Amino acid sequence: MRGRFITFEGGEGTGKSTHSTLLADRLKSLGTRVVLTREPGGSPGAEVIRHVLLSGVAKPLGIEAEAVLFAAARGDHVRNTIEPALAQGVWVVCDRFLDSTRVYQGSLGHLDPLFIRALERVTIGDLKPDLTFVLDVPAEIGLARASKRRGERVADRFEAESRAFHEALREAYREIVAAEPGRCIAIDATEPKAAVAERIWKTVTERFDSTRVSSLPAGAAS
Ligand code: T5A
Repeated sequence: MRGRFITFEGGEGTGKSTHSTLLADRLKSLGTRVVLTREPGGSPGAEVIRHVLLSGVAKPLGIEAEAVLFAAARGDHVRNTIEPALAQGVWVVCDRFLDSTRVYQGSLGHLDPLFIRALERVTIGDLKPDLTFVLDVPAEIGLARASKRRGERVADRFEAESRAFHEALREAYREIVAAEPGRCIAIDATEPKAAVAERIWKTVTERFDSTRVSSLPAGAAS
């Protein structure tokens, strides 16, 4: 049986890394085989492109070139990490995926939706997440959390964008949830971490066969 594909989306500092890790750990503790991964990155080739994108050196090339680089990274990630895992029945939990391109390069970067769809066709084909959590917090809370976690390190290419940019991000994610309510679930991530994690877990067990999620032998975990 093919694995399940779950993605986490949202603006900066909304808790995607935290909650993708918590969900993967919880699934593993119940014996489900899981790959925890992220974008941009998640495969050796895509991690190289991640470095280029987040350093900001590609920004002067323009938004289309950045979108092509994100797509190149995604194509490599899908071919080398995501598809092989799903085909072997392994669940994939991914911190950011296609909605990030739709929001950052599409809605915020004003790229033509047809261009974005064309990139999707070549990078992911028919692959779609089974479930996408969109973590929602006001931009000022997300940016404050990201800044606290970053400490002395400089903000990356996207964290350094204006406050208005981050507010618009939040709105664009809300539009995605409204457009695809079957796949996307908005989560109020201003709640304490434990409460957010419980809400996510409840959704996963309701959405998928909860007996399958909880009954695999622990020795089957990867
Ligand atoms: N991008 C990416 C594009 O433009 N297009 C694309 O197609 C793709 C794939 C990636 C950047 O690339 C852009 C978007 C991004 O700007 P990144 O370094 O991967 O950059 O950064 P982000 O994905 O934004 O991730 P962050 O690390 O900034 O934020 P997270 O993962 O959402 O937040 P997390 O889990 O690290 O939490 C931040 C802090 O908040 C605390 C955590 O402990 C942590 O300290 N926290 C909470 N505190 C209180 N209450 C809660 N409920 C909390 N949840 C977490």
